[in-house]
Amino acid sequence: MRDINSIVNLKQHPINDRDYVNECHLSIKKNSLLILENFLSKNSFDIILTEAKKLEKYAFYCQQKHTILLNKKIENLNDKDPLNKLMTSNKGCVPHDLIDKKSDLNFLYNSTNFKNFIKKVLNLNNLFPYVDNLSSINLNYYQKGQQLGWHFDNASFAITLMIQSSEVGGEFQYITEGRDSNSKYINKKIISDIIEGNAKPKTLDVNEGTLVLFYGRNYLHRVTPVESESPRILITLNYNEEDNVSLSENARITFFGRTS
Ligand SMILES: O=C(O)CCC(=O)C(=O)O
Ligand SMILES: [Fe+2]
Repeated sequence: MRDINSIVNLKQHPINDRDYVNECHLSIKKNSLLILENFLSKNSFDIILTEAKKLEKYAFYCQQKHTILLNKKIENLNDKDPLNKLMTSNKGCVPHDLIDKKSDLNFLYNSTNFKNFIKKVLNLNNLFPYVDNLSSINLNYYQKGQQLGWHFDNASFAITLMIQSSEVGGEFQYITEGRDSNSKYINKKIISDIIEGNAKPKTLDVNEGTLVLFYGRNYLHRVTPVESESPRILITLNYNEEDNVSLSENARITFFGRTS
């Protein structure tokens, strides 16, 4: 029987410890991002990597053109408007229903300890899984040449686990200015400078086994094209602040190739 002790590297990340949780909370407030290296135990990391490699052949690959707000191009809006510029994203995805019910990933995702940690760090009242059977945990595969174009997420926060980083390319780049979706603030100049390559974004070098938390709805971010032969494998742990939420059927068709 697995338990949180065997999955999370509790020595380095005592997620049940009040002081540690507070430290993480202050850290994300200060740096806008929380990076927890070696989050998984060595044993659990190895098991999840093996599982991810085994599932790779079931990945559904999609190619999309989208704006930075993940919309389609608006025909009567100026082409030069940064909100109307098309980005390319292509990657493979294994949805939740293909992940073994007894896997460490499901254990971690459903664990009260882990959810309480996330809630306290991000100051959230509740965390719920998606009610559809595909969207809660996703294994993402970026093969050579594949990338995620500049975008803001629809979800307010993102939780990612790096399982296999790419040696060349496949870098996570971001800025923390440019948008505050709560106050409907958007700074087109800052955004335009980044997507046109006239300003330099921050780059995060994410090692394998690292858990990253960030506010993807307000941070413009992308994954640069992977240049190495082996894929970049990244797991997203997707929660909602409200109960009974499904990912839209359109989005499920796009990312998973099916709705259930
Ligand atoms: O692959 C990553 O590091 C980020 C993934 C991401 O931005 C997304 O899935 O929306
Ligand atoms: Fe994103």
